Amino acid sequence: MSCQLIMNLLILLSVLIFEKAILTLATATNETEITCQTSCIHEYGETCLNDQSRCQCRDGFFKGRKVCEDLNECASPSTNDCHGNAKCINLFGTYQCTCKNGFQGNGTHCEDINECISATNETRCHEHAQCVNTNGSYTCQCLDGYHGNGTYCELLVCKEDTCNPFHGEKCIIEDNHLKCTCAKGYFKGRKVCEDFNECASPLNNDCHDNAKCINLFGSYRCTCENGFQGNGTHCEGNFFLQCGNHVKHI
Ligand SMILES: [Ca+2]
Ligand SMILES: [Ca+2]
Repeated sequence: MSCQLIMNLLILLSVLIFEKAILTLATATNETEITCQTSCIHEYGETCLNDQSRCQCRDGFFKGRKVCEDLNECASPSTNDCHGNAKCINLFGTYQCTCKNGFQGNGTHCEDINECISATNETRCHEHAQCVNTNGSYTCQCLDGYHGNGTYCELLVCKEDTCNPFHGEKCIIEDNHLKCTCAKGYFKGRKVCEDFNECASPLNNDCHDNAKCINLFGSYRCTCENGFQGNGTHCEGNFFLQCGNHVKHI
């Protein structure tokens, strides 16, 4: 064989060896791809690395003892972006943020719902109540002159059975509430209202000097002394009667 032929054969052999090497490498890469993609268990939170070399846990999972396990993102505020007024709900491989009752938003941002300007407010508070918006809620407060829980308000009216007049009580409206207090002529005793004796001191009655003060339950009465006439707060002497008595005594 000529030298030229031998050279040609060597070149051909080199080309064949190179192509075989390329083919072997390509086959190996394909096998790696197939191996990685098929061996990673997506349901267990695994995913194939970008370089196709091996499986790793994807976001939302962490490497457990054998397989990837769900990460509870709700266990710590550092692993979720839920708003302070949102509930974090752990899910398999992920989590969900839901605004708490009384707030609205996408979960990562929640703002108070102003229930007092929403369309359904009319049904929430009574017609005689005022709606007061609060952070995450609202309250209904009965208007002045009404009492109740806000969802129902009734006119404040002192009724006969509200207080016990036989114990000297009278009903008043104070701070938008019905209240029993001691009526005039009574004072607050240890338990109930007790009669005040206006006759014990002339400072506490307006009986005339010539009148007799008679204490009554819750009141008092002035009666002109014998020999005097009047309404008790003013008594005038009866000249003839006085004279007659004088004569009689003599
Ligand atoms: Ca989770
Ligand atoms: Ca609110």
